[in-house]
Amino acid sequence: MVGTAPKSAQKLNKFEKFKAEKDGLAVKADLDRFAAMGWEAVDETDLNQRLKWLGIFFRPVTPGKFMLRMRVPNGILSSQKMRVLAEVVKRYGEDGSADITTRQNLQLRGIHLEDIPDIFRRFEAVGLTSVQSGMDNVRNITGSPVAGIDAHELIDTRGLIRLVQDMITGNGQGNAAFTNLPRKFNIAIEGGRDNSVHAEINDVAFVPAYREGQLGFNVLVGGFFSARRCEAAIPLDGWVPPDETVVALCRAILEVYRDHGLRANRQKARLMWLIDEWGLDRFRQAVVAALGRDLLTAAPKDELDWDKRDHIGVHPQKQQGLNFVGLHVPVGRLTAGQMLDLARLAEVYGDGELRLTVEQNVIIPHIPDSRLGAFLQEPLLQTFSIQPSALTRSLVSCTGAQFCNFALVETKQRAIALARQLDTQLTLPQAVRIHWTGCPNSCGQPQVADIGLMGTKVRKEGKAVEGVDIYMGGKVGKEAQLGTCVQKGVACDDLPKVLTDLLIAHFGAQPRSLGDHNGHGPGTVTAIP
Ligand code: SRM
Ligand code: SF4
Repeated sequence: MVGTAPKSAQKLNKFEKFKAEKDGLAVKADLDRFAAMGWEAVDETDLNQRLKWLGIFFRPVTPGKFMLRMRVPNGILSSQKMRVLAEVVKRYGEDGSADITTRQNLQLRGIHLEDIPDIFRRFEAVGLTSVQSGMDNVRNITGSPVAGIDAHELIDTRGLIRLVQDMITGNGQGNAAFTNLPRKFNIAIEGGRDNSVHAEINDVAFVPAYREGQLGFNVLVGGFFSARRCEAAIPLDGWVPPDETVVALCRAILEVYRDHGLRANRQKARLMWLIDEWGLDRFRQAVVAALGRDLLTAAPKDELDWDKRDHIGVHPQKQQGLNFVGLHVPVGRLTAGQMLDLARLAEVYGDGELRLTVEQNVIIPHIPDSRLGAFLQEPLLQTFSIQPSALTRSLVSCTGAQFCNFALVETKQRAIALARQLDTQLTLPQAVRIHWTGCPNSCGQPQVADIGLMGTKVRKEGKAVEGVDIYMGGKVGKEAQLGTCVQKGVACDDLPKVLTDLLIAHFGAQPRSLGDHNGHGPGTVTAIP
């Protein structure tokens, strides 16, 4: 099935109907026309839905100022690409900004539809693409942000992730074979020991495992979050060598999902619902048939045996004399100036490469020992600290009400303000991972956090106010586990007190006495744009 209605005789939901009428990718041919006529005149479904197939998101909260979601495979990009992205953002002055996302990706803001043809030409010139990054497509493919530079890594995933992206997107030009999936689809390929990508929350994840002495990947399937249901991925009972077989298996799983995934109820369309309906054995058999060759059974255990690292600070690379430095970017928000500065730092001190993490931070790799001293004096490190305080350090936040119409609360500003406030009031023996998400869609992954905060509306003193449901127990790295909701309906105004109590009771926090400080600064305290 290529860009057409699915084979089965299921009753189709309204999304399936508009996809069957016109494939999302077809708007590629309409872009010049859309740019010329202005967004107000664009057909409603093209505007609100199909443009997302090209990564172009109409934002009802800021009509006319679009969001552009890129693809950054394995979270790695060059300073040249970062500069092109920064120049795009810069055009839009105060409206322009970028966010590092929870899939180690970038989203640009403030974009005008009439500029898109020019922007896409600039992207193409440097090998950037935003194709198939939204709606019923395979999202940015994640991998360890220290792939190829981590002394303890098992498999360098950079090339594989690029191959899988190229297969799915037709080398960035768009591939109609995979633009009509029943729903979104997440792939992660982990080559390190610390499960830096949250393998368990992906529809397909590859995790390192030795089988009869040979290093390859065990395969997990069906992990996802949605407002209706959240599930950790389960073993497919499959093992693949770290070669082209990974690409072939991704293709086979996608074909099975595309041709047999459930399309009647959009709330029950993610891969796990098909696995539930069929049972794992039948699903595996269908994947093997699509693969057209044997799939070896899984290795008895995987090699995810480390706690998760956050990569902040200075770390020696496996290449002697070189270092990677993780900079803390508060809730992932970047200005054009900061993007240009990051590109400059990567060129002046490293080899021009930048890396993004699923914690919404940046890594600059390949900095020689001899250049570290000068690098650490750079003014940008006052804002993007390498020693953030305990709560600011591990903060993650989804977009929230500033730009997202699903949001029930404002997230990013509130997350930063609260973490900084609590950091000044409490000392903590270790960083505590607080994740904010503005609604039950869980883009900010509250279920993987030590403390997850999910936006909701609460009644307080007779009024509807912004509030959160609180999640706890998320465990990341080895033996990852999803957290669960422990408290419902806490008004945001009450959070300083409620979180202080939780931090004291569960994370060893102590109230600070006057003049007490933890030796680290939160970085220059500036509001995010
Ligand atoms: Fe998400 C929809 C933002 C990661 C689950 N997500 C949205 C939309 C597109 C809704 C919309 O149209 O406004 C949000 C765009 C807001 C904006 O303007 O930025 C949005 N999601 C994000 C990002 C930017 C959050 C962030 O601040 O980092 C992340 C972009 C990742 C990327 O680069 O592609 C993002 N979203 C996630 C994740 C986390 C992950 O992948 O690890 C999840 C949960 C994992 C999963 O999908 O299984 C996630 N987003 C959703 C869902 C629920 C999916 C479902 O099956 O029901 C929706 C709603 C939907 O698809 O209908 C959604
Ligand atoms: Fe928007 Fe909800 Fe996703 Fe946050 S969790 S970005 S509010 S859809």
